[in-house]
Amino acid sequence: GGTGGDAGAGGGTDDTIVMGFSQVGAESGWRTANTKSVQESAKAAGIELKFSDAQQRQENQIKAIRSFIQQRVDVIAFSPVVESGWDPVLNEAKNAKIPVILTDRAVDSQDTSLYKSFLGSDFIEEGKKAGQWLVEEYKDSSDTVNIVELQGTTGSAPANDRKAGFAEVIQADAKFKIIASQTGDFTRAKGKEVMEAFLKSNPDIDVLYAHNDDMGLGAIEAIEGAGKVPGKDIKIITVDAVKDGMQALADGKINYIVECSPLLGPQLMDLAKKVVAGEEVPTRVVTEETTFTQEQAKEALPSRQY
Ligand code: GYE
Repeated sequence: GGTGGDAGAGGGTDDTIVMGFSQVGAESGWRTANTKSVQESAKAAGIELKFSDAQQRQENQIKAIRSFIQQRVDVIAFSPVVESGWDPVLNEAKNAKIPVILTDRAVDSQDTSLYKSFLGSDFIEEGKKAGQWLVEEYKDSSDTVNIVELQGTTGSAPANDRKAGFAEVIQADAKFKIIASQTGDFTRAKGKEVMEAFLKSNPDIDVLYAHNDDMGLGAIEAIEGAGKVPGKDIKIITVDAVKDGMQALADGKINYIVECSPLLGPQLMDLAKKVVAGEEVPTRVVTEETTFTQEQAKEALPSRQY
């Protein structure tokens, strides 16, 4: 283990790998499922996990990583809340010869020697899939389609990329107009609050694109509160496909969900073992995922794990 003992690589008195893991927070159903996956897989892999919750604050993550370095863990894994500003602390880990694995979210560091691997989804692709559904849905109409967008946490990789991928696809047709776009911080409460404001200032919203299920679910409450029918008066596209989102999709309140898998634990532990053993690992591991229509959600729901 990495507690500073004298048994060679990694320190400690046995061969147990110690992983320091800095989680973003507990902002969404996705995050809860991700945390569970990481904790359960660490146990199954015999890896000792030092788990730290950053409550959506970069400064807390930097503190946690510094503390992992001080404790001389064998490997550090973290899901960076935002993309920028990581070079100093990642350099500290590198100088201490502690390998780092990025999980779920990316950093924008130019120096890719600062981490061994990045395991997670292709968020640009997810945004594109959301846009492609919309293009298909409105292919027979030439009327303007007024879209409002609930963005994820400002500066986070999934917010940046889901926005960009979606915009790239819909900009091919001028009838698609994003009339409002604001962050809902990936939470239900904020999703509801911001959607209420959107509804007040825009009488004619056709589509909501929410960067995750939770914000979409909050927005559904706002839409119903305004006397409109979610899924009909306002069509809704979200990302994640957690249980509550899939239920709303099966119930007709959401129209389409782009899947983003939170079950990264097993692959993360596998990467960690290899990295600690000094083996080569791929610098990018992309999660495989699909999309769901209302009919597909009804079929998939009973066997959904999260
Ligand atoms: O989509 C959202 C969560 O980083 C992919 O973070 C993750 C996102 C996920 O809060 O629900």
